[in-house]
Amino acid sequence: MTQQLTLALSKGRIFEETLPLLKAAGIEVTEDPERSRKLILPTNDPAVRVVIVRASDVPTYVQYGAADFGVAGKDVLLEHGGEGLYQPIDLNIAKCRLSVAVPAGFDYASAVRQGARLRVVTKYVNCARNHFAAKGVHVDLIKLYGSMELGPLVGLSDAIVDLVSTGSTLRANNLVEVEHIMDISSRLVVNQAALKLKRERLQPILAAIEAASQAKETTAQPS
Ligand code: PRT
Ligand code: MG
Repeated sequence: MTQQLTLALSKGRIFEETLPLLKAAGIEVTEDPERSRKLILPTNDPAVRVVIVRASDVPTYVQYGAADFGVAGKDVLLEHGGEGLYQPIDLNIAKCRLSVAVPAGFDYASAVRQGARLRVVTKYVNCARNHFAAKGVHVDLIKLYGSMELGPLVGLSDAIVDLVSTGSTLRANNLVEVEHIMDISSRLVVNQAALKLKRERLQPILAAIEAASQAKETTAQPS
């Protein structure tokens, strides 16, 4: 009997950028999540289905085995902790960076030097806490779920810790990047039990996805 496989993806950039990698593994999603209201999407392979979940919920579905594998940003995985997930493959997609930003004109360097207690809004509380602790900077972290850029503009905080890709959101809100915390890309995560029990079915798919993401990376950055 063919083993059924469930892949967890989020709508938007992760879905869009995972599609070509899936195609390399012979899997084509036959419905568009932006048009369909279905949360479970079929593929050309009757034994493979895709579940559409919030980006930050992907690790949870995979951890509990509700999905056998999934794609999630390194940011999401670091906040989640990664329990029950098999060592992720870097897909080199949905790339961005996690940065500290402040309003233009705010003297971040001297605030830090003077040992001031900074107020920071972020969705990435664990990453932010580790970053500032390693630098010995005292911070009060305020958790937000979105629109972090607004924090300093309305006096909620001195700084933000958020993802930046083009930088246009920061510019539009008169904020400047003052520290680069880490580079972020999305990873393929696999449920540990599925990796053992469905190895025969999963392994060729994982290998094809990994090969396609490496090929893409080589073409993108010729050395
Ligand atoms: O949007 P929603 O609240 O549903 O969920 P989500 O934001 O978690 O999902 P989604 O699809 O927006 O992001 C999924 C993953 O994409 C994230 O976990 C990151 O790993 C990755 N990614 C890559 C990004 C970005 N680039 C990005 N630019 N995630 C978010 N952004 C946001 C950023 O937070 C900021 O508000 O885009 C804005 C900055 O973009 P620029 O281009 O103006 O710099
Ligand atoms: Mg988003």
